[in-house]
Amino acid sequence: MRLERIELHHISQQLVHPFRTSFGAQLERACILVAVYGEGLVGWGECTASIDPGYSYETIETAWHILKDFLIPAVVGQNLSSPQDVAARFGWVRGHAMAKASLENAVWDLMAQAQAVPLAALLGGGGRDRVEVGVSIGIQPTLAALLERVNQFVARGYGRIKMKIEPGWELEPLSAVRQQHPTIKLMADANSAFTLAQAGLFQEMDSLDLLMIEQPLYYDDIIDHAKLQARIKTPICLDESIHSPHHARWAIELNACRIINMKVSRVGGLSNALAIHTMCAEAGLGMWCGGMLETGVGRATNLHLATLPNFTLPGDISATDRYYAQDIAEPAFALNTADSTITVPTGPGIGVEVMLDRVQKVRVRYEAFES
Ligand code: OSB
Ligand code: MG
Repeated sequence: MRLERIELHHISQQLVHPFRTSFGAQLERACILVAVYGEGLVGWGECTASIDPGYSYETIETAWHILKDFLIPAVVGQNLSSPQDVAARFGWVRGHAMAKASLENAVWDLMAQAQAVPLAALLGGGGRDRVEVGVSIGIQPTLAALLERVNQFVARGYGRIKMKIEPGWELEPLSAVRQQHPTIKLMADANSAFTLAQAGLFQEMDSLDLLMIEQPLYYDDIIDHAKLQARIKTPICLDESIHSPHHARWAIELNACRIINMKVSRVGGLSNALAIHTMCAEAGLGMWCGGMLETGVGRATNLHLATLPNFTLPGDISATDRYYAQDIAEPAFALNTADSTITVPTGPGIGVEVMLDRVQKVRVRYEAFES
């Protein structure tokens, strides 16, 4: 298929609630939406880089630059045989996983639409029509505020709670939530805020029956995570440390984690996500689909991916109203409260419609490319 036109839409939407992690607070969520045109269809992908380099080195600016100057020129006007063909053309570019993923994932959507199948089918998934999900709760100003927030989400039907932690906000808030909800699926995400010298804290967490502890140590580290995993019973889940199938292999070989948080954007696109999915299945690692406060575009991509069989744990894919009052895609995603799941769209491609009038209202920058 010939890629006739590519558009970049940098948008910024207000979050319904501020989201604070160990690396900073967000009130607004920006992203780049990538639209690819071919055979009279439009495919969409989302670049989840943030305004600042707090989660990863990529930012909206670096992604725009890499997309405009290197990735788009490699595919616009070209005849592409498959989405993997896109990944191959990006292979020489070092890093910049989120920039690559946005364009590759848009082509996956386009090609699934061209075959009139849901994205899940093109990925080799589709084994489930709904995906088990949870909610990720930011660091709160007080314990009382935290408990209220957790209770709100439990009342709304979320069956798995992830709490952000940082030094000084760990054992006490985790124990308080565990006390109030003795059997709920509970986990912690440190976003790299601790060091191996604090291993004792994580040993104490072993008594809290946590599903896992996500990325406790340095963002680019695998070695110290292996040392920590050897000292604690609770499974370690790696997020920030896994940028490609290479990192996944190293983590598996070193026993640095028992679970991987799969963010398709962090690993450079759906082709790499599929490769890591196979590696985890073969090595017996658990997996789940992470989130980056996506719009409906990225959330739809995530839902299709999470239908693959080795997504064994609930994902960070919450209902639209947990993030945005009105999102740019329709229909909004709702939680199935009976089983804490979200239903996977059934239409062709990612199966959501991007509302261009809404995109224009929240758009900061726009550029179109043709050859
Ligand atoms: O570490 O998983 C993370 C959001 C932004 C950056 C990093 C993370 C997160 C989340 C939110 O935890 C997950 C979601 O989209 O609901
Ligand atoms: Mg995380």
